[in-house]
Amino acid sequence: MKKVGFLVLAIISLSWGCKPKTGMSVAAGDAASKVYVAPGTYDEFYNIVSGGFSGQMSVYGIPSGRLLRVIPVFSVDPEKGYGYAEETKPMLNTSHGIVPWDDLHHIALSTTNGAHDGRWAFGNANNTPRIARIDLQTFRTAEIIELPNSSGNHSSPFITENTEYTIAGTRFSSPPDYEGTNTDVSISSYKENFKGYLSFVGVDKESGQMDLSFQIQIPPLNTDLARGGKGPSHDWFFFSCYNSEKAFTLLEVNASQKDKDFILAVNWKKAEQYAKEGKGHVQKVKYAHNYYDASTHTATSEIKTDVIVLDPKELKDVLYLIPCPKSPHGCDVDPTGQYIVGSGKLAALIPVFSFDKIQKAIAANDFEAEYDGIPVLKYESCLHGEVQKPGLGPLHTEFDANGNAYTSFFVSSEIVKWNVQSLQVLDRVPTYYSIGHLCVPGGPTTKPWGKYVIAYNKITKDRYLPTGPELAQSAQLYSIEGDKMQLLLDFPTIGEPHYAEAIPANLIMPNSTKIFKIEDNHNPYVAKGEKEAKVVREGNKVHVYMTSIRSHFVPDNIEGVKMGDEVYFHVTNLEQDWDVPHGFAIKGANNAELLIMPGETQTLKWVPEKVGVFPFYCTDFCSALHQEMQGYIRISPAGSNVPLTFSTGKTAVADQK
Ligand code: K7E
Ligand code: CUA
Repeated sequence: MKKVGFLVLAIISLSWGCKPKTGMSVAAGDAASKVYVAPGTYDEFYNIVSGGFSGQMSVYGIPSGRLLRVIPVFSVDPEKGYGYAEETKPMLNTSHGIVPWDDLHHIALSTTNGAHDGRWAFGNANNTPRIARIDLQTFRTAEIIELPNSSGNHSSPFITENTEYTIAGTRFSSPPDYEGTNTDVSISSYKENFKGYLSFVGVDKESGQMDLSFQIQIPPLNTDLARGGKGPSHDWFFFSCYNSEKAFTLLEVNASQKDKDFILAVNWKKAEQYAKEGKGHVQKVKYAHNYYDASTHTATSEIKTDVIVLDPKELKDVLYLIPCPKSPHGCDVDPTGQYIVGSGKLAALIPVFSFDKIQKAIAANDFEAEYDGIPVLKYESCLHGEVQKPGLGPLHTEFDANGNAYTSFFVSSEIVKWNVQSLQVLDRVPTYYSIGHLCVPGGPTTKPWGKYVIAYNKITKDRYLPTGPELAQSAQLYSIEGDKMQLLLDFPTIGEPHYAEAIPANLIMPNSTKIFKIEDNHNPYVAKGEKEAKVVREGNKVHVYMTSIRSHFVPDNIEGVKMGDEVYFHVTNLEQDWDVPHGFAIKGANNAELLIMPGETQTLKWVPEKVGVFPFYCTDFCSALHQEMQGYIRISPAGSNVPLTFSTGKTAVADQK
């Protein structure tokens, strides 16, 4: 058995250097005109792309591949002051304290009736389990919720059809961390002491606010990916699971022993009902819930302590397992909600399961076994059919509106198009190289927009100018309008792209926030006009209520601050015009800049480390007199009697010392 495992590994390892043979190294014919977005015109789609180990999301225009924005989510971003300003620091709080980084793999764009509604994007933190919600009006992180009892938040955050829930499963099982569990256990007691969890995070219909509604404890499988049902399967959720072997060491061999692992089918409607009926157990846990209040422009972090956990051993009709060949990775539901595609990383075929057949098998108690008390349905009873010889190393599948599926193949570096009904392979096209996820606009929804498929590749090797040991991560854009897929464009990406979604520009663009209204700014340290600017001492804390407008700060001269003081620069941008941010930076600050949008207040904390006069300035070129947008703060020795004064435009200084 072990030998087989190593052989598989050898094949996979070799493939890192292998290139598709039918190389199309230069995009053919009319490709350039198909991606050309003339200066002054807009792209057709927003492509919201996970940043992998950058912890962020990035936004590209499609078809041009132009980078429009990087949205800071789980990692600090000194460019925007995210995680550095006092207002945004709480966003990164967790039960482990501030965590300034994470690994973001999956995007889920909110849907109504299964179709994109352009409201929010969700993203997962894989390492310290969290889900973030990004507001697509501001392209900012609005909320982050931590998940207790969880490790390896990978099959996350996938949504139900109406965004009732965003759902997360654990790729790593571990001893749960609720109060009263013994977490100091031997790793070899994996089978007894390690658990997986599925988290159901409710999303408020109006505000989008998230709430950890309940969890389901599951056996120590690795739940890898997931998709919500839609239409007929609306009440269900599907997770791919590997490591049914329950291995805890050398998983590359030990978790590749069995011919089949599982797809876990979850009746979330039933689970929701049981949770509401009080059939769960309330466990004491600790998790952070961080919320950015748009009116105070300030985040708060609350540590929550309760979670409802359902035990499938007590609630028999919530979970069912469907055998699925060889370490499934992607688990994707087609636009009709009728077919579930499992992509076994080591399998030589793609099984497609039928939702109707799954339901019939459940109704008929057509089980072949139990796995830790969970019924295992028969493979054949659930199967719609298998795609034969599709390629090597299938990972993920997206869909178009015409009944076709597009599956990425990591090992054979290609996208394969096949028909969901007939299971016939229709077309294949090489990717450069080793594609992971792929994205058809609207591909995971009931209403695919189609037109393109975008490949997110793991290896680029010879595609870009070399930049030392680390090469650009990359995406490739293909047309899927004709019968044959056509490569149109390569474009580099930020971090390592995993999943991405693309949405028509017209679902987002008309709602995009241009400014924050100054009258609606309820930051406790706002100065709504220059007359409100002031400097206030509270013990050793000095609060500077500062305004910025083209092209000066009020105040721009501050004296009477002493060693031992902590200075808080609360800078309000008084502009009410689109695209006029001001920045703020001060010499020697052990901090980032602030980048303050029109109508917003942001705060930089600065602890002076020596006596002197320190300049500060605006970092964003805001007007012809941007270079004049500067000021000074004087720091005197501790115990000095220089009075606290502040001013702007006061040139007679004879009365000051
Ligand atoms: Cu396939 Cu983390 Cu979704 Cu990447 S995962 S490829
Ligand atoms: Cu304000 Cu430059």
